[in-house]
Amino acid sequence: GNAFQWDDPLGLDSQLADDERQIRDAAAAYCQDRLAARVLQDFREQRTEAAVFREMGELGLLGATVPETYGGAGLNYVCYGLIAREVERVDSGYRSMMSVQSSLVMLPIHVFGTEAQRQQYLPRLASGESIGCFGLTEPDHGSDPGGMATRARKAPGGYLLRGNKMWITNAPIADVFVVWAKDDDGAIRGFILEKGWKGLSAPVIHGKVGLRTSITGEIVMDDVFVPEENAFPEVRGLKGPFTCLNSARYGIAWGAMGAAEDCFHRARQYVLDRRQFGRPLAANQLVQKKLADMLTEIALGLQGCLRLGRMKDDGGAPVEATSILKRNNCGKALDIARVARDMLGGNGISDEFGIARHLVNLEVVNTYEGTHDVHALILGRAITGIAAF
Ligand code: TGC
Ligand code: FAD
Repeated sequence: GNAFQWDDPLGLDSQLADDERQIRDAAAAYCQDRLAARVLQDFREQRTEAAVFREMGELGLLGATVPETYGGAGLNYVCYGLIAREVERVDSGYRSMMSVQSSLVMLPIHVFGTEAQRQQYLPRLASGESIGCFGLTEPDHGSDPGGMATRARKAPGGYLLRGNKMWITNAPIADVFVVWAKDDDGAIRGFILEKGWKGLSAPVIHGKVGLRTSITGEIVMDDVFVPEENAFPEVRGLKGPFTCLNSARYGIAWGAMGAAEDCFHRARQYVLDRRQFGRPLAANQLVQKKLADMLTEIALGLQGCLRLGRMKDDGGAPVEATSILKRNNCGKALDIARVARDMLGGNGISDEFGIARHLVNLEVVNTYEGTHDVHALILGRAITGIAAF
């Protein structure tokens, strides 16, 4: 119909197929029933429960795009994005747990792994019985991962891995570690490590002010022996880790809009209910302009995500398209969270109203998977042909 809907102004819903809507609704029901009920305590206490992975696994939310032969859900990229949006509508930390498992651990094992690696690792990752992490960033190499210092030296029957990874989602509770290291020829290669192997540890990073529902750690490798059959056989160079990032960044672009929508919806209800100077806050022009800006950025951001998802499902999208949406949607979601926080006045500072939590989470989301400015530089290089980094 032609009626305007403030919560779906460009008719995103009508552009989805029936099965896509069903997946979204199932994800939304789980997130609102189970995740929303625990988020406040998890955030306050910095608690990450293994049960969340198993619940998501049961619903098919882990490795959504991985084929069913390996325990995945065999869904398209639009469905993966819709799931990320629903999870992050509750909290970016839960979405982080899900996207690392799906895009950064299951995807490389599926795309770059041997048949034996797929069969050994994917089904348990899909069910959430195993938890995975992805180690690219190092203490001295974040935006420039090509400078990594972690080494994989050839040894009889495999490799000895030595080095440190920093800021690694899920690491302290991970069973499976996908780690990137330079071999004796200086080529970047990927390896699958398991918890408990000699020389491997993953201490927790304490004191995060954002993303507190998602545990973060280091990965310390002190000559960890990795057998040949746990190396990805073919892939060399940054193409390996960046292929995983293309998928994760796409999910984050959707997810950030979910967090922004939650801020927008909460702020809208608050200004309708709250009265000052004898009338609802919503009756003020300054307040209505803020709501109009939020609605506009969310509607455009979601349309962009759907377009990118359709491109991926139709056989591929240039990596720069992902940079446009990761950058824009994280930056816009952060702006929206800040304005929404302001609109709640003093209550906006309380974690019980949800928005301050989204705000500190989105500070992280704007930084990881390529910072806002690094994605500008990726686009700048594509526009001018000149690399500015
Ligand atoms: P550059 O010269 O651009 O490329 C080197 C090689 O990689 C290939 N490549 C890609 N392949 C596939 N997809 C992409 N997006 C690719 N981008 C580049 C490229 O074709 C080339 O291949 P070859 O065969 O010629 O060697 O490399 P550079 O070193 O100049 O890169 C610079 C830059 C800025 C683009 C890059 O380093 C970058 O993106 N930095 C940001 C680092 C980052 O995103 N780290 C993320 C860590 S993981 C994480 O944050 C997880 S948080 C998850 C959560 O909790 O939800
Ligand atoms: P730096 O690269 O030191 O950047 C600092 C600042 O300098 C930024 O503002 C950046 O935009 C700017 N900058 C850098 N280079 C340039 C340039 N050439 N020109 C202009 N400005 C520049 N990594 C993983 O591998 N796996 C994970 O699971 C993971 N999870 C994370 C979870 C959390 C909670 C956090 C906070 C981070 C996580 N990361 C993970 C790491 C994340 O990807 C990095 O923090 C990010 O890539 C930025 O790197 P950096 O922190 O070293 O910052």
